[in-house]
Amino acid sequence: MITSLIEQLKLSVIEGRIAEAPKITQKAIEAGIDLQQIVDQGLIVAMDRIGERFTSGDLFIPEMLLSARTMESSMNVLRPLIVGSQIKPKAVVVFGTVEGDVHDIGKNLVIMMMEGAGFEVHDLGVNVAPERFCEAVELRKPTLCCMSALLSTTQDAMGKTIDFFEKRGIRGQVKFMVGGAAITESFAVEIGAEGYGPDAPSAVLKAKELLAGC
Ligand code: B1M
Repeated sequence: MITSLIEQLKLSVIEGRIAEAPKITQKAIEAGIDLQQIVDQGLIVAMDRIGERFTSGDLFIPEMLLSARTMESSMNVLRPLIVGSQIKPKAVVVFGTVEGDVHDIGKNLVIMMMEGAGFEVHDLGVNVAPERFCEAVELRKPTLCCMSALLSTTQDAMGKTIDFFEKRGIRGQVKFMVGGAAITESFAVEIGAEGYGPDAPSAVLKAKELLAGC
């Protein structure tokens, strides 16, 4: 029974059956399956599988988005129970699209994958000024501060944000990870970010790697 429901949930996320996933999640909860098991063996395994398929070129962004949204629909059922339970998030993350930039599809996708991997992510939205990143870091005390930029004209806002942290004397409190269509690994190194991800699955892997060193 437990294996079957977890297996059904995993398949529904992999296949992007968005209306079905919350119903299976509800059944799993009613069957008394541990929340951590639903997340770890159902959702996270499914999103890991999606990430592998994306990396190997077996599926593309639309399918990955659909799976991420399906996972989100299941998380919406689980979230209130998880918040009130003993499950500890793997790490706290703040995430925003930088100042001047309103693209958020990629950011939202990375956030969903990170949530699927067990991170507590505070989404600051788009057009986030350095001051707002700072305030969020001071308030949430995250391990990782993530920035997304899609425009060549806004990528410099990432370096400016890191400089702003330096000036405030809080640079050492958090690791930075950057990504988005405009960003390259060498740019990330140039501005002093600790991490870079070319896509959502690699962003999750990189985040796990950075957190392992904490
Ligand atoms: Co805009 N836009 N856009 N746009 N837009 C691009 C980015 C562009 C490449 C189109 C083009 O000209 N070919 C171009 C940028 C050129 C450049 O600077 N190099 C461009 C432009 C010029 C503009 C405007 C200036 C157009 C105008 O008004 N003249 C304007 C700017 C507005 C602004 O931000 N101030 C603009 C506006 C818009 C819309 C509002 C219409 C819309 C955004 C809607 C939204 O996001 N809610 C839009 C869209 C949709 C696009 C394209 C078509 C698609 C972007 C997208 O969502 N991709 C885009 C062209 C393209 O990419 N084909 C384009 C899918 C998404 C899943 O990918 O965001 O790259 P992406 O995220 C990936 C990775 O990058 C990575 O993981 C994600 C998943 O794999 N990733 C991270 C992202 N963040 C990460 C963070 C990480 C790690 C990985 O760690 C923290």
